[in-house]
Amino acid sequence: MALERTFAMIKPDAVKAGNIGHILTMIEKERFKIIYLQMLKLTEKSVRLFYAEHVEKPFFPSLLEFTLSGKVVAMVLEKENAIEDFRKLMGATDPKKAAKGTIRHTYGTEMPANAIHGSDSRESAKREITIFFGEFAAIPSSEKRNAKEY
Ligand code: RTP
Ligand code: MG
Repeated sequence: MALERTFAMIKPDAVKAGNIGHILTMIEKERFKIIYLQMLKLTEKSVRLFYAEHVEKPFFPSLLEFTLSGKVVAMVLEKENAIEDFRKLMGATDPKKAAKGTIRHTYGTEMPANAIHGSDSRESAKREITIFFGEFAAIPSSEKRNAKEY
């Protein structure tokens, strides 16, 4: 199977709790390669763009407040089947329903504070990677002649 890239983001709850290192360890143990990584504070405009599909939902105001409540760690991850495998590693959206051993079960607390984001499809991965790291970053190493990013 070909290499695939996904977008992941450690959310402000996990950053504040000092769990960046623990979460990166879980990610690397599952053989995801960290291609790009940046710690930053989002703006309201960028949250509205990133979570465009949720802007009209009733939970959006609390999601917006939470996402702006501190720094996040944005990443591009690469692996075979990265998108689906990362959703499995994250666990269910609600940490209380997430399976044992998943990132959300281990480091999430209460909605919307679920520690981590991961793209839910190829289309989302491309869109989200492009927002944070530009279009070039969305192309997997296996499709690049001169793969010097990693
Ligand atoms: P994410 O996009 O952050 O990876 O999470 P997801 O795909 O598992 O869930 P999604 O439906 O896309 O929701 C985005 C984030 O909004 C918050 N949320 N709160 N009913 C609620 O109170 C509610 N539903 C969603 C969560 O932080 C969720 O991760
Ligand atoms: Mg989502």
